Amino acid sequence: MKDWWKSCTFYQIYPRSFCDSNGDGIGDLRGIISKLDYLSWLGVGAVWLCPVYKSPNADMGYDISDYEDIMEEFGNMADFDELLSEMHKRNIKLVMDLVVNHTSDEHEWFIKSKSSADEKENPYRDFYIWRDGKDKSGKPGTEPNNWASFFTPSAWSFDESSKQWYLHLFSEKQPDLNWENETVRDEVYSMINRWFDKGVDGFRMDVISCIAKDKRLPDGNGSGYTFSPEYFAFQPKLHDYLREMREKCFDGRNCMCVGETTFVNTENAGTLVGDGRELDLLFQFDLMDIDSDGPKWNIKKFDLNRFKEIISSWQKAIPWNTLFWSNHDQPRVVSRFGDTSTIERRIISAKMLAVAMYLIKGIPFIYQGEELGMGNMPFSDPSELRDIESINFLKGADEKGEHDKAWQGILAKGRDNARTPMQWNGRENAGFSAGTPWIRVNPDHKEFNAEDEMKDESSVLNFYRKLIAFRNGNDVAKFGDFELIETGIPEVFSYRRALGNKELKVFCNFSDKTVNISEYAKGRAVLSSEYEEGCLKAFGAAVII
Ligand code: TEU
Ligand code: CA
Repeated sequence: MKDWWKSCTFYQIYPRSFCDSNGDGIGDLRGIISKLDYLSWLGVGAVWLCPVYKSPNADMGYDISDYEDIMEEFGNMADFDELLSEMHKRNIKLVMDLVVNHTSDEHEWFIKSKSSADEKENPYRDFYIWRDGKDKSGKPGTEPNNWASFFTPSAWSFDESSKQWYLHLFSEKQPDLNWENETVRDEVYSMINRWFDKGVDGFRMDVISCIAKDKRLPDGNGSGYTFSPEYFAFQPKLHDYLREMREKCFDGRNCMCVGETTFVNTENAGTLVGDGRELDLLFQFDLMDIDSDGPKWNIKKFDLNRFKEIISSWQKAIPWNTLFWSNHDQPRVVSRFGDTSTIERRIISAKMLAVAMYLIKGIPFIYQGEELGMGNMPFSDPSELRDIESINFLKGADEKGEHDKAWQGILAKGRDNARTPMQWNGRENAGFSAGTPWIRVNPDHKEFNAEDEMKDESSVLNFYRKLIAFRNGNDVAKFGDFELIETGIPEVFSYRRALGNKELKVFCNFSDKTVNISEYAKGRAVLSSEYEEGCLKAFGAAVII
């Protein structure tokens, strides 16, 4: 079916933490195969699978050393072929993660690129972004420019043999590809096409908004290492590359792509998804920044008015939004925006958040474990961290004597919160693995796990399943227009969806107070939680038709 992606619910799998089939403590492809019936039961129509390609795992698979082979820990290509076929048997589409802003430094391209600085002799030198420093010393401060990276103080690392620096917007083990180089682009496009020829249904494109850089590589505005996305995000050539990729890979196929468009805003989003020549969908991060006071580690309180503004502005900005509360880079939504003061509050606020988000006009992307009400991990010690972003952040904070503040930021917003093992049951290791998991299992698996929740009609899981089923079966929910409803009750987020002469209204109480919405909620509640006689109790939600 054309544009199948417009009407299905996506489920994001972080394979390392989803299900371990061979007891080595690491999730794998056969583990995912064993859980496909669960995904069918949940009502999922497509899976975004985080990277499964060969990788040294400096950034948990977002540092790829071979785009066309499977990471040993996850299995082999035969396992992948079986996963794809078993998903398609269940009418579940498979969207792979495409990480082509950078490779691993262990990719053969980079090994060859680094082997010789002689561009005439070495065609791979120009696959990456190599530059002379201010001198040949390689000392900090002599980098080609002052850019900071997402994960390291400087975005440059020095190569002793050639006395040149290479650019990496992320870690030093993730050198940026040089998209100016047509051979690089052609290599990427032919790789994409080989995956399409295997039958995959699309790609989520990692930091795709950053693949074009200002070729002058000018200094950022600031002293010391300065984060400078104005010179590496949304550069003019980005659109040329995306249109070229569309023509050479996507046109003529019944497939889709969703861009992780870091630094996108409501002004520039239309240039990417406006006319079908570049991306089909994009992820925007205004919501993910709603509780950040500058750096993400500085936390500020969730502001429901700001939430309403963001939702409204994005509904106006582009025709098809992605709808998500979290992913593998974000903390668990119920801990972040819900109320986890008691188990009961956690359950009802998880349900309310789901209703708030997944009946807006757009395509839902549910992150593994969110449907169980999984929460942030009570890490007890930095040695339990696995994520390079948090580990490097803490190291930098320690050097500045700011350990405690940084540790609190990591507990609240660290990416490992979303990467603890999927909780299949309340028994040892939450049924994720027969071995010792690569990262500690959240102790709350005793209360929040798939096995127990499947048997409990009032569980978060069964509520998600009902919500997905409602959405899957309701054209107003899938295709209707969106309009915010101003009830004048500050704690309530509500909106109307309309398609032809049909409509539905959604009311969500983001507070612990009971609110009366009877003046607005005229009609039958087809899905609700904590809703009685026109009143939403604490964290109540109601879908009225
Ligand atoms: O994330 C890109 C990105 O912008 C991240 O820096 C993210 O915003 C940040 O981690 C939030 O705290 C993508 C992948 O989703 C991420 O897992 C990778 O680490 C990163 O690219 C590099 O590939
Ligand atoms: Ca395993």
